[in-house]
Amino acid sequence: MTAKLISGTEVARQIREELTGETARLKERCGVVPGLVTILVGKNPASMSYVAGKQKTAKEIGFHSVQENLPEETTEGELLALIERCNRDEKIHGILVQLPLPRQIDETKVLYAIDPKKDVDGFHPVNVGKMVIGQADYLPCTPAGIQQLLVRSGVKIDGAEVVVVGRSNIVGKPIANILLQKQPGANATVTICHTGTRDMALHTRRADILIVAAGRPNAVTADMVKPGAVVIDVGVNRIGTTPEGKAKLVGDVDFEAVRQKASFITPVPGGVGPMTITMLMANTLKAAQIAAGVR
Ligand code: L34
Repeated sequence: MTAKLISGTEVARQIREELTGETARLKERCGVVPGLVTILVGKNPASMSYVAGKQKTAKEIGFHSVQENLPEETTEGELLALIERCNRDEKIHGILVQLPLPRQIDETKVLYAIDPKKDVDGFHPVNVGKMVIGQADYLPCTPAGIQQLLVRSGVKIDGAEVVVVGRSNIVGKPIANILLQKQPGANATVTICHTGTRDMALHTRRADILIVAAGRPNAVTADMVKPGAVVIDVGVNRIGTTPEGKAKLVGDVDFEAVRQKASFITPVPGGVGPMTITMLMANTLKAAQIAAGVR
């Protein structure tokens, strides 16, 4: 069997169309334009590309969007002061501080500083806690995007065996939490594998839905996948260079081999990445709707 491709690009386009309509309606009815600020510290090329994607998409949907570029040597105090200004700015409904941050800045302090009502990344401990108890306002963007990809591709999540490879705070832990909730688009049996897992393949071979966020090329090979499984590849690894001097993007899954065994698989690029950006827009619109009292 050759797996069907789940196109994140296509699902993201659909959702963005919906968001564009809702944004226009919010403006018409309430005079409110959703405002998003993206804060980038330093010049990490991958981060610059992701933030540029977020800015471009925000503008296309009709948001008020502001890009703040701070130098690599920015102090923690300077970043916290900017966040404070954004917390008070009524035109701004969503604040995103792109991770990772330079070493001199304590990430935890920064995430605590963002007003939970404007935390469209869903990383503030208040929002993490709400997600765990099934009361989330803002789900973290990458996991929310994975859930949408599954739901909109017609994958049955209810009762499925889901195995997550990776336990990061931005993907592994939240996607596991989201899919185990007793809610539509969830209610799965969830296992999380990580670097301490003794026999990874033992777990991954049981998965109906395998979500791979290991951060390493070929972390999942074909022998680790059950025939007919749905495979979601969250990895974005830049390896080698093409003749034009550009980095080649690969995921965490041995794509060509696994695609012969799976029923559905997401590509890299064009899989989860575009969904991450789109769910940030969905969260920002929701923040603006809540602020306007229409949600
Ligand atoms: N605060 N930091 C914060 N929030 C986030 O949600 C992120 N993340 C991760 C890194 N740091 C963050 C992102 O935005 C990863 N991430 C992200 C966003 C977009 C894409 C990948 C990761 C993306 O658009 N990927 C494209 C390829 C883009 C390219 O060529 O580099 C894709 O098709 O996969």
